[in-house]
Amino acid sequence: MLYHILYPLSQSFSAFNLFRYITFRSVIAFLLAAFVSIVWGKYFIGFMRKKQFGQVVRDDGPQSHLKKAGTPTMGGVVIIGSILAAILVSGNFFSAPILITLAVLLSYFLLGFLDDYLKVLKKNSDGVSAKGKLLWQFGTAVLATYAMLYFDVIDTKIYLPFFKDAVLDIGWGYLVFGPFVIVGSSNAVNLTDGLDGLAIGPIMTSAASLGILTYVSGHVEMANYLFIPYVEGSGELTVLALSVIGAGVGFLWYNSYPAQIFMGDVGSLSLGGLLGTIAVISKNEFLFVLIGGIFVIEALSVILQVGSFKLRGKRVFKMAPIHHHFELKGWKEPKVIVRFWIISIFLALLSVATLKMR
Ligand code: 57M
Repeated sequence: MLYHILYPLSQSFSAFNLFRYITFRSVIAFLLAAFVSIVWGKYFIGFMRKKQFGQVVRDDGPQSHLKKAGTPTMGGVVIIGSILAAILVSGNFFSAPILITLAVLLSYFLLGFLDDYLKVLKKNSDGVSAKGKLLWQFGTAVLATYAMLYFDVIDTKIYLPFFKDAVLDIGWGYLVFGPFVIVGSSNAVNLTDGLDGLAIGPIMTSAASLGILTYVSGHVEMANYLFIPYVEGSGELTVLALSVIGAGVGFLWYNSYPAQIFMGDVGSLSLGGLLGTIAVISKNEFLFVLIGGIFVIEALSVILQVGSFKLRGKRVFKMAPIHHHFELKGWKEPKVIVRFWIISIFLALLSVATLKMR
């Protein structure tokens, strides 16, 4: 908003010319989101404790989790609220990439809020049915992908990382592929959110990596120099990515071990959907497998575990997702979390390094 109000005034106040720069607005978005989430988080935790809106912990999980029962959840309300506050100030609302990504964020926010509301506030442990969730997620993702194609935000080509000439145009098949990336990301982040800070860490490293990738793909000279697709307007997503990091830093202030709050489905589903949408718009669908490698590993561990159990009647891991496997192997929770963070930092750095490997 500020961008639309102050930048035009730069004729008379040259300082406002700064609002033209994505880098400047990204820094503002980061700082604002961090400030809002740290300040608001304190009061939100107090409110949730007073209302006794706490996490119900299943008893079939690691015994160490039972003491977490009652921890306030739905911290995703603060994360997404902080992102929206920052984008309201620094965002460009005439940008189709921004509007489409925010639409997915808000739709998945509503889905997660409803799920958490039913589970936490109504004490109905099932929440929204798995089928209902998938229908809502795919419906949103297909509409968003259609909008990207209709408004010429992206094309239906798929670009493979590492190879500058490996391009495959899948035509309307993209209406299946794109939504698969978005829904897969949302559910993978949701599965990962099972230890204090375990999800928000890789969410921030993924946002940092995507922030760099959207910045360069939104600059025609840089995109051509790096042999990556030029996506007009994707640079605006850099501002959104930095607001995610800022809101994540503020949330981690309280979600770090021992957590005073969990993000809830309202946070994991929406932030996963946001990351997947940014990956699609910036044409980094395959590179996103590397960027969000922790989320991929967590989701694959569940697929392997359930598949093996159904086919062979035997488990592959002591418990899935894989973070529980390490807990049951005797790793203390903070050790699992920080080691997963270290891996996600390496993956983010490697994904950016692939820009030069074409
Ligand atoms: C999302 N939710 C956490 C919290 C968070 C198919 C199967 C793999 C599904 C999976 C599942 O239920 N996933 C749901 C994971 C839950 O966290 C809440 O959910 C929100 C995220 N969606 O924000 O509100 C618990 O995670 C812990 N937690 C923390 N710190 C945090 O910052 O400690 C979360 C955030 C919280 C808290 O204890 O209660 C979760 O784990 O449910 N199921 C599982 O993940 C279960 N695995 C399992 O059943 N494995 C089976 C088969 C099905 C693969 C097997 O291995 O044989 C595990 N989770 C639970 N119990 N709760 C293990 C059993």
